[in-house]
Amino acid sequence: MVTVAARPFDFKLDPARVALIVIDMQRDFLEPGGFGESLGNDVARLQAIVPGTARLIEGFRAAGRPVIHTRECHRPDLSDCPPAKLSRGAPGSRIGDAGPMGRILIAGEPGAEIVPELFPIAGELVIDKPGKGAFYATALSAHLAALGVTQLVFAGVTTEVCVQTTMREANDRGFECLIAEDATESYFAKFKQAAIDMIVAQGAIVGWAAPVAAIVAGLA
Ligand code: TIU
Repeated sequence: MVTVAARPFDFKLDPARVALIVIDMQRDFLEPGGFGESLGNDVARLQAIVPGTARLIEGFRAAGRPVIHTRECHRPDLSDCPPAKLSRGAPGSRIGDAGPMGRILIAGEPGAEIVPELFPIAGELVIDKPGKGAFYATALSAHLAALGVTQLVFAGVTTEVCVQTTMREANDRGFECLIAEDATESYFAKFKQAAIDMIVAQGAIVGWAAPVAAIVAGLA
């Protein structure tokens, strides 16, 4: 076990049983013209965490530990998108509508791809998910069991939506969860702050938070 300085107290990292989950670092959320912007958000804030996320991914690759990427996207026929989700956003720029990067949030379209700087390498798992959480309607749980993973480090966007939803469920499923606070971002600064504060409150009720540098140092 390696000690990583974290909030609300040290995280005991097990370098043999940890995996990284990089949530939804897709063009649709980070670039103009995608789903994130169609919901009324300024996407510029999310670009800022790309270098830190790249350092974190590199640290896991160098340590030979699993890097799992997720993508929020839907089938071209939208059969996996509930009407309640489909109706969000401005008419004409909803899920499945044509945008500058192809159909918004649809699997196989350029906008649904992971940004080039963080692109998965051969052998890394990429989980397509129709919900905000990465366990719902995916094989993530089975993959993690097969890998023998008991600890998860979280990065990606957005902190209070897909990252937090996934981290909360991972915590319920028995994983020790650590969020990389400079490799996650929200369209709203106060939501990121509040989400991380909620995670670490009450003695790490959902999990721990630490900077990328501390996590990478622990893996080395
Ligand atoms: N809108 C928003 O903050 N997030 C999402 O819709 N998806 C993810 O967080 N990936």
